[in-house]
Amino acid sequence: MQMDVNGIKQHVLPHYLTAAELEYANLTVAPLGNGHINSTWLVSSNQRRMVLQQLNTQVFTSPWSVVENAMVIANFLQQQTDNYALLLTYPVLTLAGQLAVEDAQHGFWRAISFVENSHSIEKMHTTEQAQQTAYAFGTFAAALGQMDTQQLQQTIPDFRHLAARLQRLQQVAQDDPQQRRQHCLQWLAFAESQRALLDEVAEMEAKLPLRICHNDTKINNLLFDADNQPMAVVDLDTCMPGYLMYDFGDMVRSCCASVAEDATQLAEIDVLPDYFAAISQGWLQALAPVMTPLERDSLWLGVKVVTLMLAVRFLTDYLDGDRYFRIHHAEHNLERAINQFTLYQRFVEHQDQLQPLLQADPIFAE
Ligand code: GN1
Ligand code: MG
Repeated sequence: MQMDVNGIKQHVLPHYLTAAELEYANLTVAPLGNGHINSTWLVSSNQRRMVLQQLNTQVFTSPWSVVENAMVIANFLQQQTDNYALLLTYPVLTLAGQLAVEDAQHGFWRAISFVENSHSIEKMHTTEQAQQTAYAFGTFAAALGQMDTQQLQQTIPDFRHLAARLQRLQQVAQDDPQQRRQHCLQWLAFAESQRALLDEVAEMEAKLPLRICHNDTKINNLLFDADNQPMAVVDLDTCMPGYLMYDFGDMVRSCCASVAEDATQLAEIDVLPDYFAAISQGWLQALAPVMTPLERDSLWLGVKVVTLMLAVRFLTDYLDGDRYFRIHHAEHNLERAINQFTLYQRFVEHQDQLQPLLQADPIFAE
């Protein structure tokens, strides 16, 4: 159930704030961010600010795994002071000491500490920022890459499983619950035509080390300070065991496209090679000592797979009646899917230019 500000003040905040804070005249609750899944709010009282989130339990069907993972990650990173210099976010407990509030009528709510004086961005402004972004996500991956993968629960099963994603697309297209299949025959055929990638993925994954990955390394999951320097990696909901190539791929997907993820002018969708070079450098600077040679070789595959996979996920959701990703207008998911299929095609076309940049040695500042 979607709740408004009054509902939040009445049903959720009493679990977090004392009566005195609740009565504070300037208590505000305002929407925050542009996530496609959860609903996020900034709560400000006279004593503190915190991020309040209603988890989408259609997507996160085991929401306690999400909040328990967040606690494990915060505790782990807190001890990595030598390896990890970014700020951390922490679960904010309820007055009763719980990681979240759950009830059948009002949904599943949790709170996270707010990083003061931070902002998020949807698009990079300079290649220097791209490099710093990749370095930041890279240090996060390097720090978490040391963690025992048994320590985290799977919050979404088969999250980065291309074969399962294609299978699901095929199933939904066959059932066609919204009778939308006719609108997307071209893209369904295109997705099928890329099945050859599955063997390559299976062969690579079988040889790669499993590590804890962020799994949503898009630009708006990094907070920046007033000087546009990275401050904190956020949105840890999909942190779970996986392969580094996908974190690299998702970062490239979201940072190296010339237009937004849902832009509809296909002719304008292109890859920005300077940004790709900067992202690769930042990632290698942070991770070259940690990655195995094969992990480094796998990075380009990660770019292709993550982009194709997101296109498949958007198309699946369109056919399924927009039940997963929040949409802002009809056909939004179809537009996103076509955008990502097109971006995937651009990456493939630019392979000879881009892939060799991943073999360049990282350049370290004096
Ligand atoms: C979703 O909600 P948000 O924007 O943080 C999605 C990611 C996609 C992303 C595409 C749990 O993330 O996997 O890459 O949209 N999160 C989940 O913008 O599915
Ligand atoms: Mg997010």
